[in-house]
Amino acid sequence: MAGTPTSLRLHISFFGRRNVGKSSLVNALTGQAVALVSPVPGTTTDPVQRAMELKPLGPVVLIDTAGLDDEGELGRLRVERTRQVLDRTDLAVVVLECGQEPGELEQSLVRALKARRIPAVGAVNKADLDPAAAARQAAACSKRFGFPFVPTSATGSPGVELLRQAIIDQAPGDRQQIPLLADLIRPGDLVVLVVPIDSGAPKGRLILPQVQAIREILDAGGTALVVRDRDLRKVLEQLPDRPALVVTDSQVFARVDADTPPEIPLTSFSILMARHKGDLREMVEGARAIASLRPGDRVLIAEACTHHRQPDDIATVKIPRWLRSHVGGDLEFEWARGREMPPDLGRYRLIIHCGGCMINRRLMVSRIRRARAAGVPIVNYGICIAYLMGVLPRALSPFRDLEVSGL
Ligand SMILES: Nc1nc2c(ncn2[C@@H]2O[C@H](COP(=O)(O)OP(=O)(O)OP(=O)(O)O)[C@@H](O)[C@H]2O)c(=O)[nH]1
Ligand SMILES: [Mg+2]
Repeated sequence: MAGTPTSLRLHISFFGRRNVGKSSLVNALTGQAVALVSPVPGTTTDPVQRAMELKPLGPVVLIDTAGLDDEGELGRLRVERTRQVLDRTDLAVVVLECGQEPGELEQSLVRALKARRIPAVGAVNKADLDPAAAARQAAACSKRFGFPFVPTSATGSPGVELLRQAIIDQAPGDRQQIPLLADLIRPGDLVVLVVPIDSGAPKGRLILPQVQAIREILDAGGTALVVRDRDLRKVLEQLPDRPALVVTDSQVFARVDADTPPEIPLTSFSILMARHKGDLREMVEGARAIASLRPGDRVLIAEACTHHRQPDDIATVKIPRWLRSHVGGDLEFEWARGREMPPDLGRYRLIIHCGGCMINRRLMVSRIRRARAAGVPIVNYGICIAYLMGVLPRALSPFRDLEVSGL
């Protein structure tokens, strides 16, 4: 896997009116003239992501957006796209132009950032045109909005060093990252990872949650043993010591449950992902809603990535089949794929989301918040499958502070 996956990078987004120099600042920070820059307002039409290493923060992705003051039919669509970027933003850069008074657009942007608790920094750009005025304006904006504004110039002096430093200072720290499983194990522990190698497994590689798990086990000073589901029973019998934990792919949960002695803690990659990316408690509550599903109910299946469909695809074939048989009748399924979610979530009785390995935690949490606001329970694939196979209580037992009665 070349480089850090986008989903694990800090997402830093640039917002502001057209022509203030958002794309120019992104270029200046990355040291590459990749984003299109021009004096014509409305040059950037779609959000553009660029991965880079921002030392000492580490791997980040910079997101350049279309101006918030775009007009007309198309302009409104672009502004909507820009607003959607908020859902995945870990840190926002609010860009003004030297001499431009912040107006209602900037105020409503800052209100949206505060409501979502997204940390922010501001740039008073084109400071080369009047350095003294830009410095005064930056000081006034810092006071008014309550986060630091710095004078910048994408094309001359004073440069972008102050902005780089402000981003580093305001970036949410690692403390916000919830581990996949590092906190569940101790140095010296043996963890068995069950990875089915079937037609659904990608060619020549492992998927991201598996790779992340192996890395976290090694970081924690443990040992990772990776086995196929069909070899698990024999491997467990031959092990001299009992493993501290078994983690399985959800799709073979029933078999792995049967083959893993009850005294060995067992969970799934999906359940670890529910905690790592979102909110395990909320999703366990969502699982209870499966019990009250009735034939005819409308269910949204949301998949964040747009990978190739398998013949026995989990989202379009397997989960619908298992759910139909569980409720004893047909359900009305709808699917959402990629970055877009339907605007009206209140139409659904249940949302079943993928593990979210290809999106960042911020976006997953935004989606959970939207589901909660609409009063719709949400689960992920793995929690849904574990519930349907009757193994959810066991799969949640490694998480000691969770209330799991009645599942
Ligand atoms: N003097 C000066 N000009 C700048 C600066 N930054 C950007 N510009 C110019 O301002 C114009 C707009 O820059 P862009 O980077 O395309 O602005 P943008 O905010 O991305 O604009 P849209 O994509 O249209 O929303 C270009 O002509 C840039 O060369 C700066 O710091 N100083
Ligand atoms: Mg632009």
